[in-house]
Amino acid sequence: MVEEKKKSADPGVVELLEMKEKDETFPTTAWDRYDIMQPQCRFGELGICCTICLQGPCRINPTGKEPSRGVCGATAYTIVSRNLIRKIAAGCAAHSDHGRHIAHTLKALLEGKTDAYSIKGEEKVKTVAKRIGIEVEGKDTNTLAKEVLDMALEDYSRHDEETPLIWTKTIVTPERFEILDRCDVVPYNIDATIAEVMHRTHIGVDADPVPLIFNGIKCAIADLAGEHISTDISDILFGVPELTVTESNLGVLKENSVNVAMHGHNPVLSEVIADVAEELQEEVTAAGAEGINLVGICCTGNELLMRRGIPLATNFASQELALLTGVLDAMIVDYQCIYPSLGWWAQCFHTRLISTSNLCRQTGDTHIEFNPKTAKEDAKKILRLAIEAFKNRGTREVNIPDYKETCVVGFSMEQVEEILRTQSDDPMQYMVDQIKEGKVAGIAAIVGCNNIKTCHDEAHLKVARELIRNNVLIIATGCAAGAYVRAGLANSNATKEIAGEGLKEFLTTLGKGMNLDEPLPPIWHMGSCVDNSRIHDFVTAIANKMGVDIKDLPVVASAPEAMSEKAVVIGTWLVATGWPTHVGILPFIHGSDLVVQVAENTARDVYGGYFVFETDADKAAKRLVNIIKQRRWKLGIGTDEEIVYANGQTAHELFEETEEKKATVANGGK
Ligand code: NFS
Repeated sequence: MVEEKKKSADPGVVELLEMKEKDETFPTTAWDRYDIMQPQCRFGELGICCTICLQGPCRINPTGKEPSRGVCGATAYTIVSRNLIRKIAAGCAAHSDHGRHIAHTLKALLEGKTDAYSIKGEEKVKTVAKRIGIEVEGKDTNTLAKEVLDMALEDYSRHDEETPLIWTKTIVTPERFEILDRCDVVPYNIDATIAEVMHRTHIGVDADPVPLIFNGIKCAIADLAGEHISTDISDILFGVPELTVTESNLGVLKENSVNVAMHGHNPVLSEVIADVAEELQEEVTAAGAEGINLVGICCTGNELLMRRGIPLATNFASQELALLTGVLDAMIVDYQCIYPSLGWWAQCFHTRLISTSNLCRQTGDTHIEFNPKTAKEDAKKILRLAIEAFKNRGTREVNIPDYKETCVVGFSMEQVEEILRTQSDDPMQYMVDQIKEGKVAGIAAIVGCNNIKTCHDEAHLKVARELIRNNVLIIATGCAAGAYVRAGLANSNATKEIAGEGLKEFLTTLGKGMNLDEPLPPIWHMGSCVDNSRIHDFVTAIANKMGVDIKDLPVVASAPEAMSEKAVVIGTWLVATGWPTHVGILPFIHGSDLVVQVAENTARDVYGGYFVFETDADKAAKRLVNIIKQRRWKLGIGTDEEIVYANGQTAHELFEETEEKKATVANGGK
């Protein structure tokens, strides 16, 4: 018997799920399929099932009894490490291939092969060029953009193993580069690093968990570079996000409009769709609709939300439910995080599922291969299918949940600097001062997905609320950010209602600085998951201003509902760049004590960052608050009174204990 548990913290999602329960003709949702799947494979959960060679599947007995080795002789730590770093490589491949596709779009533009794009971020071209060491004086935008592009593409193709990735060397603190270099985890070529992981984990190559994990970390650093390239070139092509007020949640769908959801990750198509939608107004009117209503889902949605204020309809876990409203006329998908069930769902409704990348075909789709060279025509073709579908809606019941929330988004690094500049000519020094004074106790990056194993969005909300109450500023991306904009946490009311006094004052002052009547929200939406690069840049700028490294700052990261391999790789580079990183879903590593130890403890000694695995969101939030307090104290900006822990320990005592523990480790456990 499967225990009935709360499925979502989003009332609109709950409403649709209840409606679905009453009609057996509807297809199953991810929640149903998860229940049907129970119990899930324990060996898989622990990461001790190996299918790397065809002599398997081999599974190790976690109790220590036989079988303790696979057919080839691999033990639990080898199997767990290999499985883990293959996930890291897959995450890196997804992000960095996305970056490459954006780069190829810029290349097509610079070579005059497309008229669908222009360089909207002229300033960004200069900023990136300067950062990576290109001389900017006397060069026009296109020349500079070409030089930036060539250097980005070189990070995917360099043969000189001695030269580090430019998008590593130029984006981390000097101290961090030194740490990464010392550990031999600085990549020279993004693609080669992914290949190295796949080679190393082949049957009969590396069996030692330590170099295996270090290779995973190197791949995670390559991932950070790939993400950063994606953000940089997206900003160059589509403009740097600025503060925008809009709405989000399923209530943004409109009964009398042609509703088009854009779902996936890469903005190259969705930007053009947004550009051309108005040109089809006559056809839309002729079809009897009021207009085309564009909405977003997942990270394509986050990109559109940040740059254009296009509302985010929903996030990962609830993507199928957008069809259940009965008014979604087209779901356009590019790639990543697309449920394979969508094709089947689309067949049960009038909705056209339109796939646009040959990387990501769906059964039951209509495929229109998107090409930057024919972007405008492709975009119109796709929208015309949506208009046709609108005409075929028939008499199906309309169920648009009446929920939507105002959100303030667009917190790019550039926008954040501009906001802070309203208070001081030295914006990052102002930020540092606010942290030192304790108005902002610290910063928490809350990132990542939804995971059907836990109540949809609930952990995101619990962790954020507790941190905000404790004066921690939240910077968010991905489906975490998607949860906040839909739940009304990314607006000024959230600041007024739940922010601690110091944080409220900080956000109110900044709101006034921007000539707003209201405070800024306590959660700064920084974009899609590749835009974790913005999170990295913001905190790196604070570290550089203070002359320290991220490992010394009162910052924490959290992926309360981590799901994808991309989340695994992001968590890994966060740890490797010095962030204490909470993960609310147990990754498949607990079949090896050694690997868990490395993730939770050894990483702290080597990188200063470490994983905190905690499935209880309330406990996790408290722990994150305590970590921030402890780091403040270590940095010399906290007070002993401020830092009394739930167990009555002061930070001082805790720190002493940690030092003691370190000494014990140094003495070989004696
Ligand atoms: Ni990130 Fe964005 Fe969401 Fe998770 Fe998927 S959409 S790239 S992987 S599920 S946050």
